[in-house]
Amino acid sequence: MKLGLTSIACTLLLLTSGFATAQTTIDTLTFSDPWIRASVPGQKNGAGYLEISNQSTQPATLTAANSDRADRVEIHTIIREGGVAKMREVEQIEVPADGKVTLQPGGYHIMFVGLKQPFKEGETIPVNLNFAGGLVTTVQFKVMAPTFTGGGQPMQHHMMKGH
Ligand SMILES: [Cu+2]
Repeated sequence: MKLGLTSIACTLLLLTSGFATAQTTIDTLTFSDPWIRASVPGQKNGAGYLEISNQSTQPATLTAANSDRADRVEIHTIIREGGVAKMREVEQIEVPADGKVTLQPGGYHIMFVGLKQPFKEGETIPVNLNFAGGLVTTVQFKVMAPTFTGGGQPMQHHMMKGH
């Protein structure tokens, strides 16, 4: 009897995870306020930010980004070592099931390394975002003034010269 109940419970669990909104698709992901800070003269790299919401019951994993405006695009975070903020490339960013992740100044960001031309305020930059499971989408990033901080977050990232 006990065994039987366990097996029914397992079957229900399998059914639940195999149907309905369980699967992460591009439609279960929402991309809010994508923006890139305009380049200042001589700037070789740039950073993009956005909020990614995940409406599915499975986590979603951002694994890569790309754009034809830069030699390469990386996913970065900022860590603090001995009071100094440093950027680090990360393999991926996980967006929790039924949750969200915000890429913002001082934290996670999309790093455009080796700009082919400066980002100009008012431009719209298409960026391809790749998620685990072969999901790909193109998000239009708006280029904002160099002074924009995207909601009052501190600007640690951009106080670091040479990057
Ligand atoms: Cu960076």
